[in-house]
Amino acid sequence: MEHLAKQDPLIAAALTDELKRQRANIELIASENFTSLAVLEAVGSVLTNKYAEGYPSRRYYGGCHVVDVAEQLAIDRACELFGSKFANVQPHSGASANLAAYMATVKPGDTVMGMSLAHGGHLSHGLSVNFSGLWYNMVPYGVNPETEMLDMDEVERIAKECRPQAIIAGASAYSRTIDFKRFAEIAKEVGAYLIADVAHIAGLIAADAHPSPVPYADIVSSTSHKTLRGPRGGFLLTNSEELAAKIDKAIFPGSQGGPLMHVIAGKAIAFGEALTPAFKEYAHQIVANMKACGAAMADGGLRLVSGGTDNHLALVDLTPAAVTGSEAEVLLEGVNITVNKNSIPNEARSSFDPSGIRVGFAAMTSRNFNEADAALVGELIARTIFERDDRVVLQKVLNQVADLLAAHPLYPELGA
Ligand code: DSN
Repeated sequence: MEHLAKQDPLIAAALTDELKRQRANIELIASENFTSLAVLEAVGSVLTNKYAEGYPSRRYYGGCHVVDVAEQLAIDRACELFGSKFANVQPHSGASANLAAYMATVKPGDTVMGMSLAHGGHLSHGLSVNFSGLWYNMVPYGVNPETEMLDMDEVERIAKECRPQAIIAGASAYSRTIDFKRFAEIAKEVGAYLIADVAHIAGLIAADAHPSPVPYADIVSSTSHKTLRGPRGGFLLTNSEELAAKIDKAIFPGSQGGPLMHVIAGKAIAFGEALTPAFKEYAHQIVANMKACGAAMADGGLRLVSGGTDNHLALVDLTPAAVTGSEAEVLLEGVNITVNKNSIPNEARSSFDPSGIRVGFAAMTSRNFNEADAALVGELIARTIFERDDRVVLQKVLNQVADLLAAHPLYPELGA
């Protein structure tokens, strides 16, 4: 970063400080990950300079033959990875991908069912202040109050009652397997499109560590940067030629202008990485690590929402420890463990200071943490929360965190 350091020392310092922060913390935000150096290189490349509105071989600008190669590779690899006939790799984010999925299937005013944010859904699944809630008649579904898991009979009952034009299945804070096949059956029964938003679990799906919605859903919408470990961005898949054409129009010119070609090159690299046997192993290790961490948190006295986890994340109810999500987030930050506060189903508190935290293990699995490391992390989380008033304990946790991180260096190639 010599050039940047000379030209703009303030930004150079921000980049260096962020690298230091990422190295010095156990990163458990379930939507984050550490990309490969190859992805970082693509995202920081000259492809950022190129305008390429349109699609490969059908552009509105000259000089696109090189970026066409990158985009076509991203499309072909996404299709191969997920067993899909069509892919659009231009969405700038998961929310942009969802916007295009809605535009391809429903009209403003139509009824769409989405998982309530309070039960683990996403802003773009119907929050009243999001475009989804503002433009569509969003009908929420949620988890069963007893099991805290999706109740597919209830989803069916709501669908039959509200007769939606589309159902969006997927979540941001749900730790259990999603039954996409059943969602598709329900959607078919009521004549609705099924949009499967797999932003969080795309990497698990790519590696068969979670059942795929691709054979069942009309559209699959995703991000590329969570369990999939690529650059920040989104993409869309479909097996329908008609929907593929609608998706392409909904992205450009419907909701976006020029695609981010540097990020698309990064997506191509990440899809290529995810096609390797090593990625398959990695994705299964995420799930094993999360189970080990979850079991240790439960042994330490914390309550896991729904009693456990099948994927890369766990939602933790802090009520047994008499602390709030915000307090726990700050306490854990004090021992260099990064999590986010999160609402739990049937939340009694406000979303600014809810009763839970969300813990995910994709990023630390990229740092080669194994189940023993993950179990120790779970134990340290519980100890920090329950023994928060004991300075000696907190210092000991801080030391253990430092030891764990020292044993698993992040981006050593980037130097000190
Ligand atoms: N904000 C992301 C998450 O943390 O799950 C979803 O977009």
